[in-house]
Amino acid sequence: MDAQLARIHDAAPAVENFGQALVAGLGKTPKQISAKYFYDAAGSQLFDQICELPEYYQTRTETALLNRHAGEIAALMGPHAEIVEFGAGSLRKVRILLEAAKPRTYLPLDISGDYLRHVVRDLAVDYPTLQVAPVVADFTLPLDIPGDARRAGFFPGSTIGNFRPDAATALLRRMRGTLNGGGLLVGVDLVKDPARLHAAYNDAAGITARFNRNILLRANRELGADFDADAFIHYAPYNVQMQRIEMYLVSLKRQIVTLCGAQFEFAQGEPLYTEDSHKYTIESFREMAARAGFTPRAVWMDEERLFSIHWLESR
Ligand code: AVJ
Repeated sequence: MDAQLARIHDAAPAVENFGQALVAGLGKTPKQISAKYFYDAAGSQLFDQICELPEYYQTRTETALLNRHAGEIAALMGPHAEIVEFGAGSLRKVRILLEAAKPRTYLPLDISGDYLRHVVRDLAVDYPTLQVAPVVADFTLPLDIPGDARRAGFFPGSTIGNFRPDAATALLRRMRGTLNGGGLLVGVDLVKDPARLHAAYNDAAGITARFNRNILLRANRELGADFDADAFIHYAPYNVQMQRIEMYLVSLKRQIVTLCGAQFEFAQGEPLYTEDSHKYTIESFREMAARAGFTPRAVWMDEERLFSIHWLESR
């Protein structure tokens, strides 16, 4: 075992298994699977491509906001902070905070130990004095990070949008518990023109469709499933009433899928529900944060009001 691997705190018993989750989800009505299973190596690569799409304004808008307000954010986090990132998918954004806030410690939390090993290696080169303490964990499950230092949480990318409001509130409340009195910096996509939202999840190049369908290919690769992935189409409407994008894979034909020794029938036209992406107003998000026990303080957004970043205090 190499030294870097040994340094990763492993909360792996708390990591759910894709096969069990898929078997359980295909047994429900409507058939469903949690969006967290999109992110195998292929899915993470496709998501990186989504972030570069002309229609997908979120990543570039949030990154610009972080750059523009880095000084102010650093002041709120305070000197020698301990930054904990919930779901450390890419180092691009946190590097802005590492430069500006010069924290003592960075705790990236991720379900992928492979990804965390890259994080340790890359950051050691650029920030030789930064203590990197990775934790393999699923932040959607209860978790206990050792240590009682006051922490600054970082939860960018509007990942909070993947959760229904009740679950999002519970998640924020649990995150608050891990901060030991510190604040949380959270990126939240905003309610806007439905046509703009629709375009962001139905890109002309078809990358989001490939990202969505990859979950079936992942099941075929990892679980020996036999989805006819080409017979599923990507369908991602904006539900104006619920203020969320709903993503589905719709089977264009009747098919019986075998996986993990079980069989599941898809009727012609039957959906597999793969993702919710909830949108908030500034006010609706601040109200939810308050229900989770936070005191909403600063909020930043771009001129077009596409995206917001909130600083929430936990005391
Ligand atoms: C990573 C959950 C924020 O909802 O916009 C992008 C995932 N899905 N395109 C989002 C996603 C389809 C993304 N989040």
